[in-house]
Amino acid sequence: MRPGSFNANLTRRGFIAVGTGALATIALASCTPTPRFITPGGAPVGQAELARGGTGHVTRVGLVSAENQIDLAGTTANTWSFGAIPAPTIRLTAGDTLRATVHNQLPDNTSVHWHGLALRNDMDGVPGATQAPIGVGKKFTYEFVTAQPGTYWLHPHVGPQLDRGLYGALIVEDPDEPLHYDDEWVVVLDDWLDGVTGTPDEVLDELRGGMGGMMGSGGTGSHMMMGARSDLLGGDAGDVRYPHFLINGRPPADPETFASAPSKRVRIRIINAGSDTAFRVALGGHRLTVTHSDGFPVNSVNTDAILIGMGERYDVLVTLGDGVFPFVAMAEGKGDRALAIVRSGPGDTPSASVTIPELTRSVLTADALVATANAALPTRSIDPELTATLSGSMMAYDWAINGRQFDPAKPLAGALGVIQGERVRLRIKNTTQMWHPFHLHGHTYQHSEAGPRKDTSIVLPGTSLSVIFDADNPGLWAAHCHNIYHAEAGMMTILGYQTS
Ligand SMILES: [Cu+2]
Repeated sequence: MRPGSFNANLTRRGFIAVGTGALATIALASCTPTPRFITPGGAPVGQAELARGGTGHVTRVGLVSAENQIDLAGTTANTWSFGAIPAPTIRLTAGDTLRATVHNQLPDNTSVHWHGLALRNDMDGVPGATQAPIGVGKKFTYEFVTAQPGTYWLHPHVGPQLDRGLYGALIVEDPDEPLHYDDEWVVVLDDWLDGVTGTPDEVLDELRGGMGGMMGSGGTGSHMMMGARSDLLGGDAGDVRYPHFLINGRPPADPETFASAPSKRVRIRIINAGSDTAFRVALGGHRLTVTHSDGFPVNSVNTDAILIGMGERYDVLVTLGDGVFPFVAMAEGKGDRALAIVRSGPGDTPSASVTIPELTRSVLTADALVATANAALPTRSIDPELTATLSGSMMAYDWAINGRQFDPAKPLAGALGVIQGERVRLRIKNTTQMWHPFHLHGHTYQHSEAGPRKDTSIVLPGTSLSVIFDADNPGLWAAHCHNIYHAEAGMMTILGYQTS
């Protein structure tokens, strides 16, 4: 299906959603005007893509989503994936066009979202907002210019499919890369239960049932995690119990080994592809120099460890010592970990339960970072100030934004509106007793007036985060919690560009 054919329907459905008949629509419109939004197939979307220019070079990729298996240190589990877990890293140079054909061989609808990229709206992969879902047995070709270098990733935007094996890294190289390094490694973190203790759909059902689902005859309560605590996350660290934590698809009993040599300078791109787990990462015997947050450069900061929420990415540089070192990703508040091994010289392989002191020294979060002068948004006055109030509770599982649980049948109800060209301030107000990794599609905002550029941010319980961005990418953009279970329960809304 081509962009446009679905979008006209979406617009009509969006307006029909305010009332069941023409009279009801008119009556409502007279007191609360419904904003008209630029649609994903609208001319401004195509114009924004033309303005990106591009090299004209096309990188072609085929992704087949299908029922597969994962090998967890010798035990296999059934899952859904693109084949390998993670999917083979997609790599191209900024300005190039990605043409990715997705063939859906799953027993369910799917899509692919290109997390963090400011791409053309109709390629963003959000069924109900930017495209029709890719039906069972069907294909869809995503094609867009990748304007901005950085560390990104891909995953479906349908149900809790993200909590299966359907994810991979997307690296957009800088043709004028200013950093110098000898090796580059991609580290994808994940929390895993699919095919082991159940499926993500079963987890969502149990969580939605709340205490009733846990105690009642319908559910065993086996997936719900109580008492995952983290001071760094302001209390409750997560809702879901996972039997495994993975780095690049492998559990600590069968870790990936990165081989290099002493004194080599390595760039590590770290991506949290988890669904309900923040990770605290460190490399034993080393300090990390943080160079990028969510793909965008920051003034370098040295740290021992980093706390990474779901959807966030950090790039770090390390200069390797001589020996064998554990790269540990602690599942924050959950008492378990993922592990990889860095081998630059002779030595014994560390045990799966090795402890490293770096994890409890300085732990960096985004508030320690500032965008580089090149990456920072130029100073200008703010036009509209918008608020996204996060609400809900673990017990009721009624996660919402601005008092509304997202309804895919009425995607534009409660949408936030901006006008193309505006400088927008968005206050993300967390009124809940739990942290949320808030993610805005299609834009890389800046934390307040002098913070890092990011597209996914940890918002602690009872706090507000103020971000600013330029409304320069028209379309309908999902804005949601990147805890996939919170998002599916309703903690999602749409940012739209008003036409008048
Ligand atoms: Cu959340």
